[in-house]
Amino acid sequence: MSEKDKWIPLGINRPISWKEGDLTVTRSTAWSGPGCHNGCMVLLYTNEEGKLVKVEGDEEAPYNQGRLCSRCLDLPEVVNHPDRLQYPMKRVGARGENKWERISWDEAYDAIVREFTKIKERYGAEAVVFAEGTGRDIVAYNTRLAWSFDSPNPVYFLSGSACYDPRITACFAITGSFWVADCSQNFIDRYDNPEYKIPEVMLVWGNNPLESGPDGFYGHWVVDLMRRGTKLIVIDPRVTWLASKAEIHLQVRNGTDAALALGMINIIIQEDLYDHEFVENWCYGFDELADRAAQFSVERVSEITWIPKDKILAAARMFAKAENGTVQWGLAIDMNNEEAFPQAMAIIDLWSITGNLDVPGGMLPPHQMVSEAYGWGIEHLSPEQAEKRIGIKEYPLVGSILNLAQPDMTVKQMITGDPYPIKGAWLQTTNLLACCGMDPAEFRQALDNMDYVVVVDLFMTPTASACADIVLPAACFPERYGLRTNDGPQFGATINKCCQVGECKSDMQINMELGHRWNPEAWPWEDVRDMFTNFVQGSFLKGQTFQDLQQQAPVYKTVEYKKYEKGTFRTDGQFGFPTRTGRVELYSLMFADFGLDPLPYFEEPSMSPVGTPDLYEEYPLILSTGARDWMSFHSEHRQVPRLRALKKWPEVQVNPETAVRYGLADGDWVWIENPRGRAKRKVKVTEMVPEWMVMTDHGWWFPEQDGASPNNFGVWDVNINQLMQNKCGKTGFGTNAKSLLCKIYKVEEGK
Ligand SMILES: Nc1nc2c(c(=O)[nH]1)N[C@H]1C(S)=C(S)[C@@H](COP(=O)(O)OP(=O)(O)OC[C@H]3O[C@@H](n4cnc5c(=O)[nH]c(N)nc54)[C@H](O)[C@@H]3O)O[C@H]1N2
Ligand SMILES: Nc1nc2c(c(=O)[nH]1)N[C@H]1C(S)=C(S)[C@@H](COP(=O)(O)OP(=O)(O)OC[C@H]3O[C@@H](n4cnc5c(=O)[nH]c(N)nc54)[C@H](O)[C@@H]3O)O[C@H]1N2
Ligand code: SF4
Ligand SMILES: [Mo]
Repeated sequence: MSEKDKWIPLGINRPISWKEGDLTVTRSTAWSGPGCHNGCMVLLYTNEEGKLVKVEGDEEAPYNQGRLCSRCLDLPEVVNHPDRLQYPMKRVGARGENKWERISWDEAYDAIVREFTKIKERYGAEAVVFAEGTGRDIVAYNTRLAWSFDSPNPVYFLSGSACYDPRITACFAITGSFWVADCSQNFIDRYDNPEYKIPEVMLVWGNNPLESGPDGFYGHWVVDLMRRGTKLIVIDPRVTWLASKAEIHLQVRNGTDAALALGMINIIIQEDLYDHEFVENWCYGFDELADRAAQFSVERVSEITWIPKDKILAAARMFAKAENGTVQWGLAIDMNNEEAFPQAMAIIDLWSITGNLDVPGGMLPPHQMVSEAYGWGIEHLSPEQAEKRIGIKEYPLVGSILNLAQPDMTVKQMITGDPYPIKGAWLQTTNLLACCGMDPAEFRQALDNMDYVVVVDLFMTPTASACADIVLPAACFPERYGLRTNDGPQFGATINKCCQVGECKSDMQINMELGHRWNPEAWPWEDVRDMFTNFVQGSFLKGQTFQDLQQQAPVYKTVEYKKYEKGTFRTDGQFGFPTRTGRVELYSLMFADFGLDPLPYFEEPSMSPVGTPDLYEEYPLILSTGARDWMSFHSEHRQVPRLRALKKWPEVQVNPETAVRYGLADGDWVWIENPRGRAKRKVKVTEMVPEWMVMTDHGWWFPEQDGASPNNFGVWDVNINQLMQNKCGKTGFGTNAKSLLCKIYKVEEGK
């Protein structure tokens, strides 16, 4: 079969836009901004003035099958919001005064080129960092911008790159590929496809997919599966909606998931419930894993995790005995413990020894697209400069897996200038002081230390008001062209422009136009659509133009299960997995090469009742942060009336017993405090959380308040990340934002 035969154009014969009465309908793919990086297919309705007035889900899209969440439905309120940045502005007065003057795009580009070139001449190109936030489709254009400036330091400023990267890297280390739960998403006819089998059991592990719809996974697929018979085991300290419907709910103590997974592996091995055929033929290092897991008796695991013994036994047996089982995991695995890696490894081992790899309704390797185009433009970074990337010597694993600077080291280097000065920052799609930055005061200090700071955003944010010298207005996705570039089943899905707001430009347009000025060879396109065409040439969509994809995409690849048995999984045509041994390396040779423990292990998180008992006396509650909700995406949407009406204030979920213990009632304002700092919340009394823990949301600020320093839209009152630090695990990956200690007490006047 040629490459071309392996994919099916879905969008063919469907126009990109058509008329419905007075309205024009444009087919598109939902992507940031505003927030979400899931990529559901949408229909955008514009009126005769070209204004976005309504959004519907595209019923012909197999991905979301016409369904949308509140944030997409409320898109017109975001796009047409009066507070949108609409033209470039430069700072007048001191930094942080939040006083701005409108300038033209040419003046803005001239100023940025002038200031960054000054820094480059004095300190070298490495002295400018190019930061981006979570996986929006800007990533490849941000790295290209950095490299075309000859800076080796594009960076994603989340401590320990603790969003998906730890899980993805652990998958690659063990199996040579990444894996996602098979919910039939790769079939156009979905659950009806005869090759597909409903998973008998699904583990939902540290993930709340209905509200988060994370990374190419539409959360309602889980409900679709439940309706067709899949049984759930939910591993979450909270009683989420899915947990309340689960067959078994394991209310794990935060940050102890590695011990739980190792305990389950031990039960499965002891009771001889593992898949002998798969383990013997396709796994490497089973005996070593068995020895390690043997340290995790069910009694010990119950003691560590606070889960009753019989529930752990029941869950292990149910998962292992199922004909096919799958795992939908989430962010808790990356950020409930600095040692995030070993818990991801243990979960991968669990689904591997039970033979659930590459089988219908098991775990599937997602077809890669980003990865194939990854490193797009890196040839413009000179080899001498590449050597200077922050963190590659200290964290060689990060250096070998990511093309980015290590975040925890970068923020510190911006303050210390050691081993070399950092003097300029380009911040595109990231709100460091309100959300992405653990320890926002450290980020504030780092940015104050810069000679020049550029922010590209949709709105004036706390980060921009406090630290920027110039702000550029970015377009939301209905105002621009683009490509869905995340891994997922719908390849090459296009984002199609249907409206224009002020002088806003897409991030891609901005980066291309800036690139024209400092390195035209690296940006040989005049029209972003030609640039997108170039982008896909590094992928299996080679030969397609953006315009072709507008007509034909999303494109679906044909599905082939058990590729390892057919010699179609490895690029060299050999049988097996794309690892050195061709097997699933339960004992990871790649980790051994890096001098890391090749097997999963458990360590207590940096703050915990067991690891830091003295601290626990003074801070007697476990604090977890950032559980997603429908009405916001990180620090976004706080200024959007209908979404804000659903949740007006930052909240902390408190168990009724805990509320009684501390004399708190629903609606009280409290401080959440630990030795690092404190933040305000309103109490929400709920049985969703156990007595020993509180959960609070992240990314809060008040767009309605004064943006000038020191207030910065109230961010210093409510940013929960003030209780955290930029501290990663031994590998350079992983952080702790979901398993801390705290106390809570009522806010009193003036205190
Ligand atoms: N305590 C705690 N903190 C956390 C987390 C947690 O669970 N707990 N989660 C962490 C995780 S997983 C992540 S990924 C990070 C996310 O961190 P960030 O990605 O930095 O998220 P935001 O704070 O929403 O910042 C995004 C900014 O980009 C703007 N924006 C949105 N879309 C676009 C666009 O298309 N173009 C441009 N130019 N701007 C755009 C928004 O207006 C917003 O100001 O936060 C992390 N922070
Ligand atoms: N609406 C909305 N959607 C989003 C985002 C958003 O901000 N808003 N952000 C996007 C991004 S960048 C990301 S990374 C994803 C993340 O999305 P998810 O992976 O769903 O992550 P969370 O909602 O942070 O946490 C999921 C669950 O983990 C549980 N949990 C907390 N601590 C632990 C623990 O120690 N162990 C276990 N087993 N569970 C624990 C929480 O109670 C919560 O129910 O969502 C994406 N989608
Ligand atoms: S998951 Fe929800 S917010 Fe995200 S793209 Fe899909 S419908 Fe929109
Ligand atoms: Mo994330």
